[in-house]
Amino acid sequence: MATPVEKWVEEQAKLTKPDKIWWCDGSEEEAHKLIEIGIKEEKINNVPIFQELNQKIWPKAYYHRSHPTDVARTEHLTYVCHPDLPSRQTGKDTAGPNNNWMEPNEAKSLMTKLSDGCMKGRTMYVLPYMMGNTDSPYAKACVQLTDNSYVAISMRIMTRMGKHIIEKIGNSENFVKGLHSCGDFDPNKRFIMHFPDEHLVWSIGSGYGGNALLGKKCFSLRIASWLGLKEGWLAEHMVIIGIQCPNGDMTYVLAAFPSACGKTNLAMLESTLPGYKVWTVGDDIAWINIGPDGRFYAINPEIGLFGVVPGTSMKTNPNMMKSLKADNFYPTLITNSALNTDTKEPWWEGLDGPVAKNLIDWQGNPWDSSEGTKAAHPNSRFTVSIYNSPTLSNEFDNPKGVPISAIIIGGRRTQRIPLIVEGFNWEHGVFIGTRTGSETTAAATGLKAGVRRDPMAMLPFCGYNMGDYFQHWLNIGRKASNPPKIFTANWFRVDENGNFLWPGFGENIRILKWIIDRVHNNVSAKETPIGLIPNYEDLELSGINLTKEMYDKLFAININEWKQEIDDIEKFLNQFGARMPKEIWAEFKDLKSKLYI
Ligand code: SAT
Ligand code: MN
Repeated sequence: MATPVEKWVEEQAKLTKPDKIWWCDGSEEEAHKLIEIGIKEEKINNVPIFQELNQKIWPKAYYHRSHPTDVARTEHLTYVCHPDLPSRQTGKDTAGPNNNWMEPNEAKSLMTKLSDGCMKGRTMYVLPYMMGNTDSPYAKACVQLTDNSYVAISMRIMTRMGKHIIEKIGNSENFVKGLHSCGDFDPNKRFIMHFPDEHLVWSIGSGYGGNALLGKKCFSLRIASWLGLKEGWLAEHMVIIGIQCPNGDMTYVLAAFPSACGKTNLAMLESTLPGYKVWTVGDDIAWINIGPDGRFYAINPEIGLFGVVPGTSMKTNPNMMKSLKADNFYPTLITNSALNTDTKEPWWEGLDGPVAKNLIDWQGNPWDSSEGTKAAHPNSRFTVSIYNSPTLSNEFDNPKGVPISAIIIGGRRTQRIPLIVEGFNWEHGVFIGTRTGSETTAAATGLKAGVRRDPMAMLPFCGYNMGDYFQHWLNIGRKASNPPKIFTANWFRVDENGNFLWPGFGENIRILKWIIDRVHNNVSAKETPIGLIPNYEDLELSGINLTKEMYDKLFAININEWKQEIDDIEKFLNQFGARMPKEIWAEFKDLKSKLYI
């Protein structure tokens, strides 16, 4: 008798018609074979899927070049297909204004048409994997199908993949399904479709991380956030770090920032304060449950890091540079960087040292720095095992997760928003999260430049109506007897000449220290209309040049600017109509009156 997994695979094979089906066992030997195939057989746009990098300097590292149109997430082609159920009003309302929606049957017939025969001439890789430690009560078993060795290898780096997951699923119907094909990389035939009630993601036309590694944003955020709503937990776009103090105490903190705003750098931060050390639990996704002691506990469902390449250096993230060059987990991937054709080394803007000679750019064309173009794509990425990281927390594999004392919700704002602000209480903290905005980055294609509201950094990832999501946040905090404090951070504020006011990177430990001091009630804070800010004398600033004048600029609240901010927030929150919790509007009104607007 075929198992439910076997039956499902067989059905998908009937539709997609691969030449071969390859059940992956997750072994290193198999990874070697897949890399070989990517070097010798499979191609994208006539470029081999993998090229070996200089193994003396970049051991176990391989270079990948994507299809030129396939370099970032495509939010406009991403749909969350909730059904029209009498109990839930319309599917479109359930998805909310924050998602594209298509009626599930319509979405499936479109995807069936596009997927018919899409794997002809290719191998279908069957990838059994787990999001979360197999021993964790919070972990979920999944199976992804794909027709691309880059995607298969990436999934092996990012998730706990192996044949033992098939054994674990056994005869159960309870596994998350992901059907992925690169199709012909045609952006007009590219869709990332989510069917939350069926635990199904169906994606065609893209090999890019967030579109193709279906355990990542698709399942672990869009679908998992929906499961969290039903089951009483949170799936969030957050870093998880442990911060060790000089006395050895460890405080765990979550931090939500939109893509390409420095989450990975924060997760692997090299402290500039003696005695303080940051330990990495996760750099992108946190699943948060309330523990028996009424605290939040977070696990990272992934085991890999998929971070932005440009700007990564020994100065900005030495621990990432060490992870990338570690001769440890097999393999590491570097996608869409530039390449030194002489030395077979990758190169990117912001890398240490002089600009390399004999570079070809991310599309394979000879590159000359005088042309003013970027050699590496601004959203070029590395895929590397978290076990390569010298900062990996001892608690990384703890099935229960780590207890959380604070949540930071931030964005990239060159103006207006102070360096760090603490919420007055849980409700106010949630409001801070709902009003957070960020300047757009290269991590998603087709977005207008400028600020967009990105509550909890979840706008592209919340798998249901954000009005309901805000209510869920309020409820979860109330259910926990000891919820974390909520802060909002902005490392990116500039002065009138456009220079960053705050040094950022490793110096962010100074702000983390203040957060810990607040959590442990060691310091007081100054009340402002928008929340609590540090007193100048409570910030540890020895060794950096941050004058009182710069501090004043970093924390300035300009009423005229805030009038515009308030208008923009109101417009954004209004979209959610009756689903907007009244507590959030109460906080909004309170803020307005405190600002005399
Ligand atoms: O969505 S990805 O995981 O591919 C990267 C990001 O934008 O956060
Ligand atoms: Mn992300």
